[in-house]
Amino acid sequence: MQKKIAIVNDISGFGRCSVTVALPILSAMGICCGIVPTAILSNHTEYPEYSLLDFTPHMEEYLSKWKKLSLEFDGIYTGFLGSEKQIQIILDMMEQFHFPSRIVDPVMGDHGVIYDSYTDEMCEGMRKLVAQATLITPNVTELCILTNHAYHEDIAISEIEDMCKSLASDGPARIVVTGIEKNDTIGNAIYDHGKFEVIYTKKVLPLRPGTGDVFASIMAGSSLHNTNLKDAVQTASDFIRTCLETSREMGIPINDGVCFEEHLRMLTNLFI
Ligand code: PXL
Repeated sequence: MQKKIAIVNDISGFGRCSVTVALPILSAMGICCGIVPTAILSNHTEYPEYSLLDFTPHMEEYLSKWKKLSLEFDGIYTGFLGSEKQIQIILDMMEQFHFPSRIVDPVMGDHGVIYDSYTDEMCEGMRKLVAQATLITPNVTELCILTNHAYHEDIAISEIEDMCKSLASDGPARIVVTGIEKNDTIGNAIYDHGKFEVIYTKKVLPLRPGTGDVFASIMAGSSLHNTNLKDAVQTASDFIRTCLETSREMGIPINDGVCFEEHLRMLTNLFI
């Protein structure tokens, strides 16, 4: 049986992030995708200009039709969210649709800085959403925000493990912490039902927007395919490293993100 996923994310018209990343990657992984847009942007917000249409006022009506059509999904995957109300809508959606897999990428900040759009109420809402998840993919900044831990450079691995334990005691049994920088490598910490380990990959500069979306999308697909978490993390980091190398060789502008299209077949062949 083909698996089905509901992707809740914004549509950034250009710049390879959110839905323009999640949809091709999950399709390549053989998963049937439904989309719940949170906002429509001309392009992502790292470019000097963008337009943004907030979809919050239309989401409940949109989802009521899915409910009337009795649509059913094996999983839900949420990304960039724009308002507290949106978080509440997703919590309600989780109650109504009973998704067996619930992947939450808590997009809230990076490099120790919380995004401007994130209010205290949204942080509180995100803590509730994360508690309902079966797998979350925070970066180190987001892990600190979620656990009320002060962010600092050179966070020790033992601190990351403690934060994972504390977060898991309230909800998600599986946590992958991304972007742990150590010299010329990047680590991903894997917390899986109490077991903790970190795997490192070669860092490929420049870092680019959308990388987190590629990572979380592969995690979401792997979760629906019941792949072992460590294998999934290895696949995602190999894929991203390869795409970053190609993006650099092709001279892709940094804001245009990761040229994953060149390597999608690495994901297509995984489950056949
Ligand atoms: O990749 C995360 C992301 C998602 N959505 C929007 C963004 C970004 C990152 O800049 O701007 C609109």
